[in-house]
Amino acid sequence: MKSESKPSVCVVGLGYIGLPTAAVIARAGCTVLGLDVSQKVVETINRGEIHIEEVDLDGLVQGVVARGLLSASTTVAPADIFVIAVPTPFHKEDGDHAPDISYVLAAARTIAPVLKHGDVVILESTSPVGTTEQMRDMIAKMRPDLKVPGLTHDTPDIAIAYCPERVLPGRILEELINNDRSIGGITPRCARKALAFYKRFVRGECVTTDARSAEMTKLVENAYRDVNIAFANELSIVSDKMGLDVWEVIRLANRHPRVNILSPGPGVGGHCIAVDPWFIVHGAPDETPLIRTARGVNDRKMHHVVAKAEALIEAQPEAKVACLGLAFKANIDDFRESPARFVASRLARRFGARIHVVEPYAAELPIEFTGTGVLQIDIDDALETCDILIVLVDHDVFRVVPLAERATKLVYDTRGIWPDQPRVVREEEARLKLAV
Ligand code: SAJ
Repeated sequence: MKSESKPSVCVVGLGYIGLPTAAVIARAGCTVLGLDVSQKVVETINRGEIHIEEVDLDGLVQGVVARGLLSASTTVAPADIFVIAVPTPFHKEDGDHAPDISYVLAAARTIAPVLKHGDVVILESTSPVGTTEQMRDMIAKMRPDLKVPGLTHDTPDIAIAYCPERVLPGRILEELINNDRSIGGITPRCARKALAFYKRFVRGECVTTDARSAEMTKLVENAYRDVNIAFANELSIVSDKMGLDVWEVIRLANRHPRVNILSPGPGVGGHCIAVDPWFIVHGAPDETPLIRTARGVNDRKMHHVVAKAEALIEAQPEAKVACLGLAFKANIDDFRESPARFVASRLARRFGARIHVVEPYAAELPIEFTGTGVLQIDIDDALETCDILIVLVDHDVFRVVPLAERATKLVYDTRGIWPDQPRVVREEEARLKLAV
C-alpha cells in the first residue's frame, strides 16, 4: 500500500456494524468490497438498497454504490485492508455462556488465501480477550509462507489489530466518525498500521494499545453500563416494595454532583450489553461476582415486570390493556433480545385478546403473538379504547402524549416517561385491586 494512494478495503460481514462501516469507508474515497455469506444481502446492496434500518444509511449506501465505491460479493478478493465485523454470540444452551468465535475464525479462513505482503487485518467484532491472537494463529496456520506478527523475529508481512466499534444503534453513522477509537495491535507496529487507516475516516481520537487491552476495553464498556442499569433496576424493585416512586428518588439523588444513576426499564435488551459481560465472566468466573449478579438482576427485572403487570390486569377483569412498545429501546426498529417483546408476549399468552400492542416501528407483530388473538393498534386507538397502559419502550411518540389524553388511564410506566401521570401503578396498588 503506498501511503499517498487510497487503499482498497474488504469488509467481512455486512450487518448492523459492517454495512455502515463499509459505507463510511467508501464515502472517504476507498474502494470497498463487502463480503457476506448471504446472497440476498449481497444482491440488495448491489442494487444500492439496504437490508437493515439505520438513520440515513439508505441514502449513503445508494450514493457509494452508484459511484462504484462500494460493491458486495459472497466471494473474497485481494485488498489492502481487511475489516472483520461478524457476529460473536455466546452458547445459550450451556450454563456457562461460552463465547462462540467460530464466525471470526471462519472469516480468517476466508481471507487467508488472498492475503499478501503489506496487508492489514483488523477485527472489529466484540470478542473475548485473546481472540485477535487466535485469528492470527488461524492465518499463520493457513499461510505458512507469510511472516505474521508476534510469531516472527523479522518484520512481519502483514499487520493484525483489534479495533472495536462503539456505536449506538440509531446514531451509527455519526458515532462511527466522531467517537474515539481504541486500536490494539498484536505489536505496536500493527497498531500504527491500523491507526493510519482509521485516520482516513474517523474524526474522534484514535488511541493505540495492545490487542488484548483493546478487547477487554470493549467488554468493560458494556459491562459498566450493564452493572449501572442493574443498580437502577434493583432500585425500582426496592421502590415498588416500599411504595416509592423510583423516578422521583433517582431524580433527587442525581442532584448530587457525583451521582448519576441510570434509568430503570423492563430489563436490558439488544445484542451488546446483555451479551458482552458474559465474555468477561467466562474468562474469569471466580473473579466476577458483581458482573454476574448484575446480569441476573437485569434478566430478573423482565420477570418482575411480567408479574406486576399480571397482578394489575387480573385485578381489573373488564379492562382492555395496551402494551406500548416492543423494541429493545427507544425510537428504533430493533427487536433483538427485547425485554418489551418478552413482557408483551407473556401477557399475550396469558390474557389473549384483552391485550393490544402498539409498536409504530413494527409492520406486524412478531411470530410469538400468532394465535393469541392480540391485535396491533396505533397509539390513538389505544388511548381511545384501552383502560390500562403498560409502557415498555420510551418511544418519542409515546412520550409526547399529553396528560389530558391519559389522565383517566391506569398506567404501569416501566420507563418513567410520564412523570405527571396521576395514577401510576405500584405493587401495593395492584394488590389493592384499584377499580378503573
Ligand atoms: N437501558 C436501560 N436504562 C438505561 C440505559 C439503557 O434500561 O439507563 C436499556 C435499553 O433500554 C436497552 C439496553 O439497556 O434495552 C441497551 O441500550 P443502550 O442504548 O444502553 O445500548 P446499545 O445496546 O444500543 O449499545 C451499546 C452501547 N454501549 C454503551 O453505551 C457502553 C454502544 O456504544 C455499543 O457500541 C453497543 O452497545 C455495542 O455494539 O456493543
